[in-house]
Amino acid sequence: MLAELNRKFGQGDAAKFVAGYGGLPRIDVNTAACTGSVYLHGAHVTHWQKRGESPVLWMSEKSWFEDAKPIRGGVPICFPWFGPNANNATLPAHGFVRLKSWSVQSVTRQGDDVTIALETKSDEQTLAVWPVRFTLVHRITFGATLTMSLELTNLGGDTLTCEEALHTYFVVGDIKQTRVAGLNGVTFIDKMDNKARKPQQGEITFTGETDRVYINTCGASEIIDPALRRKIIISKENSHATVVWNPWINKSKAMPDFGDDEWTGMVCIETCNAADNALSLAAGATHIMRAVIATASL
Ligand code: TA6
Repeated sequence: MLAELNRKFGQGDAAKFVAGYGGLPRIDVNTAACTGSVYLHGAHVTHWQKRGESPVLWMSEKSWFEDAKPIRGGVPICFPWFGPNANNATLPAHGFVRLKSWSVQSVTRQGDDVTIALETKSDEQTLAVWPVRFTLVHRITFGATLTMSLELTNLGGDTLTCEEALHTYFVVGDIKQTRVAGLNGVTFIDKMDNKARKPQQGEITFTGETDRVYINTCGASEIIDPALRRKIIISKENSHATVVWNPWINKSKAMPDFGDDEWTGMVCIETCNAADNALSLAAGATHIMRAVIATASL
C-alpha cells in the first residue's frame, strides 16, 4: 500500500508515505522550510517544525495509534459535532471523522511548500449516526507557516447544521508563564463554571483546568510563551468560535492517553464553529474553515 501511495502521490524526500506509529500510514514532509507529518487516520496532523526552530504542535507520549481511537495531540478534526454528542452519549466525542482513515486526493509541491489534500465522505456507518451526505477535504500546506483548510460540501437536499473544529495542541515551555492574547472583551462559555457566559478581561492566563468556548469571534489569537521566547499566531477564516483548553493536573491523570505531567507543556487553541456558532450550510454549498499558524520570536 505504501509503495502504491508513494508511486501515485510521493514527492521524493519532500513528501513520502511511511509506516507511522502503530503501523498507521503517515506522510512525512521534509523541505528547506519545515518538517511535518500527517496520518491518514483522521487526516491527523501530528508534526510541524520550521527549520531552525523547535516543534510547534504538541503530541502526548501516551497517544494511542489505533484505528478505533483518536490520536492525542497535533490537530484532531472534530466533525460533525464538538464534544459529547448532544443526543447519544455512546457516540464518540468530537464526532467520527477523526476515527476514520481518509483517502489521498492530492500531494503537490510548490517551492518549499507541500500541500496535501485528504478526503472523507458520508457512508453507511456515518449515515446511521448522522443522516447527512457530505464530503470533507482537509487541505494542509506545510511551509514556513502551517495552513489547514477544512472544506465541507453538503451533498444532501436540505440545509445541514454541524459543528467543526481544528482542535490544535500547541507546545509551550510552561503553561504557568503562558498568556493568550487576542480574545480581550470576547464572551466565553466557561465549561469549568456550569457553562456560565463571561467577558474575557485582558489576556488569558492559566492557574487551573481551563476549558472555554469563545463565541462570536473571528480574530487571531496569540500564544505568548516567555519560557520558549516565542509567540505562536493563530489566524483564521470563516471560523466564529475559538476554544481554549488546558486539562491541568486532575484531568491529565484521568486521561489514559495523556501523561500525568504533560499538562505543563501544552495548550489547545482551537479554530472552530461550535456552540452558538454552529454552522448551517445550504444544500449543494461548500464551506471552507481555515487556520494559519505562524511563529515569531519574543
Ligand atoms: O476542546 C476541549 C475539550 O472539549 C475538552 O472538554 C476535552 O474533552 C478535550 O476537548 C479533549 O477531548 P478528547 O475527546 O480528545 O479527549
